[in-house]
Amino acid sequence: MTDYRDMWQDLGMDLETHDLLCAALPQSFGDIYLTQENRPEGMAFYDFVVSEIHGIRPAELVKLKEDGGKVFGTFCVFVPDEVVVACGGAVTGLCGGSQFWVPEGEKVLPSGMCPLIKASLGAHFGKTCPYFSVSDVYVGETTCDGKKKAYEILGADKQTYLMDMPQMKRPQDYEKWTGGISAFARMVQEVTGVELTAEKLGDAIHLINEKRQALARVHAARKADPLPISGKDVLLMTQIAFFDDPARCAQMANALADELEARIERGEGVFPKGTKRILVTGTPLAIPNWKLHHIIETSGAAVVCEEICTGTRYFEHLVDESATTLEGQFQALSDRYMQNNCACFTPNPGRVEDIVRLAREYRADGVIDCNLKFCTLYDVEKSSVAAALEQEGIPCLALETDYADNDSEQLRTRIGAFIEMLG
Ligand code: BJ8
Repeated sequence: MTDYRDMWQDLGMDLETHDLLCAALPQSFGDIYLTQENRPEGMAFYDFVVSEIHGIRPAELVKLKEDGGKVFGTFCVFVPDEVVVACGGAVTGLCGGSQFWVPEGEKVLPSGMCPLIKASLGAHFGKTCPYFSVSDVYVGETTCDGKKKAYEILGADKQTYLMDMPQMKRPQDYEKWTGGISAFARMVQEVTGVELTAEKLGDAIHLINEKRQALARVHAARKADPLPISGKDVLLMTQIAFFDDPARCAQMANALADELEARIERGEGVFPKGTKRILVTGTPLAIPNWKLHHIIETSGAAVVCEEICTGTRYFEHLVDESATTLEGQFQALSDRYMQNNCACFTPNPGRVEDIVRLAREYRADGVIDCNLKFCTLYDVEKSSVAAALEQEGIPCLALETDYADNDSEQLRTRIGAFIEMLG
């Protein structure tokens, strides 16, 4: 790996602690990813990104800043990247997915909180993640209570802009989110010093739509049997999409999709035909949280779809490109983003409908509904998910976990028994 120490130092990072993080990742990535057989050649790009995960993209973002651009760090798929891209900025996803950051997060947050929030704040306050350090502004959103309160703590240390998310889906809520996007656009223009025009926003909407379509092609390839790619590999591609350059993301995903489609034509797969197919739903799986997929795919089944924010919710539904005014474009963005069925909405029948629809589309034999500990929103929805799947005759296993590895064997036992039960 190239030496990025000077850059990390300039970003104000804690190099000693960061070395410990960098030392652990190659081993776990090697064990989980590089042990797979017959992986698509297109995954070499994503392996390379992981090998340079705290170097190559942060260096691009540093360069963007030197050239006058701004970096916006985000924690939720409701934040419209299009607006930032249109103003010459870059968006980088910041959700923490590693146990490494949790103890640092617990210094400023109660321990009885979701690990995603604790890891995110731990990465910021521990100064061990260049994506946090390089961000000019954090963009929070009023989704769950834990995140809402955590942004107050983050905001005391770095400029943090809060988007006021609707909690329902009535016509006035769509209108509210249109207004929220418009206010966000004002802030982005102030921070970047770039005036937003309908032409620039139109181009950015088109670019992000292209990225969504490319990601969708890769995911769609998983409808085939045998599967041309593992669930683990698709999860990795999707996680990397949150911080990569959008044009390159689309290009690499399209190249991977070409390869997968050719594999499907040849009937070539990474698991034997007839391998049990699992749809995963629940809380997001932020990089490098690969635990669940790894256990499933080393227990005789394969993950064929993720109804989560690091899955279908990230790329389903395109923004209508026909609007020619900023007002019309904000409305179109609102219409698209409000189709996301996060458990923060009440009532939220759309999520259950999505799970059933996707289970059919991807021909899932069973669903694993896995939530992070202390996430009340998704925990409460477990019963409605289970009831709907029971009605459809789709077996479902509900699990709860965190980022630590100490429950891996217990999870393996339960997941193994579930897969066996699928026949
Ligand atoms: S749109 S899922 S990215 S809010 S897991 S932090 S909800 S306590 S992440 Fe999310 Fe946006 Fe919704 Fe998606 Fe809170 Fe639950 Fe933790 Fe969560």
